[in-house]
Amino acid sequence: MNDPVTLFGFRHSVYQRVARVALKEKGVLFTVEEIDPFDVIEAERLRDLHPFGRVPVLRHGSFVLYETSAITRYVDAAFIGPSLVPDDPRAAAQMAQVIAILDSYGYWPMIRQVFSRRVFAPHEESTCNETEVAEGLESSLRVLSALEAIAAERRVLTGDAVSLADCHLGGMMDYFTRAPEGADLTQGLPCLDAWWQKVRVRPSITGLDPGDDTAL
Ligand SMILES: N[C@@H](CCC(=O)N[C@@H](CS)C(=O)NCC(=O)O)C(=O)O
Repeated sequence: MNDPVTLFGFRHSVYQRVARVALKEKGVLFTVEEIDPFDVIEAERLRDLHPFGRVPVLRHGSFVLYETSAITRYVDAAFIGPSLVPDDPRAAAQMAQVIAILDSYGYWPMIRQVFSRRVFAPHEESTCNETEVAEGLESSLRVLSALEAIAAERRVLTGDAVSLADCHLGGMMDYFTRAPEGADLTQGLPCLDAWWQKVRVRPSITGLDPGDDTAL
């Protein structure tokens, strides 16, 4: 399947970053088309691709797909490259569990309350809402403690064989640990910290920012 691959995404979007990590780990060549879901005019254009007006959206030839966890599963299944889904049923189930935990309970506190308020808001010259950061850190601790328990079982998030759980958590952790409190919280969780020290230096993560002078 040599059809061109396009990822529609917004440069600040953590979910766009997650999809890019998976595409890079799989070794897929792709282009990025910038679309800002928070801009009224661009959001209108986005609705043609995504009925809920979010990013990212993947286009592979004539096939259009939205929802990051579906995109990364498709990327793994549709292209040649290292498998990003473990063969072992328990490891595969825990991979899906990690992704679901992040989507259901992790994104909002880790990214919207901690990263966006502590790191992004000052960059945009708006004030940081300390109450929200504190609330976000409390909820993030619950999420990351759950992931620490999963990582301690050594089926996924080991930092050795990369799965879609690493792509999802890696993309989010890259933002979360830019907040000093996020970095401190992660360091207090030994399995996750050991995992992050290995994953943060992978080219799929270190290559997320270069060339993007507005990235934080
Ligand atoms: N469930 C979606 C969530 C995607 C999402 O929330 N993307 C954010 C950027 S990180 C967005 O497009 N936000 C626009 C908005 O909230 O209007 C997925 O997994 O792709």
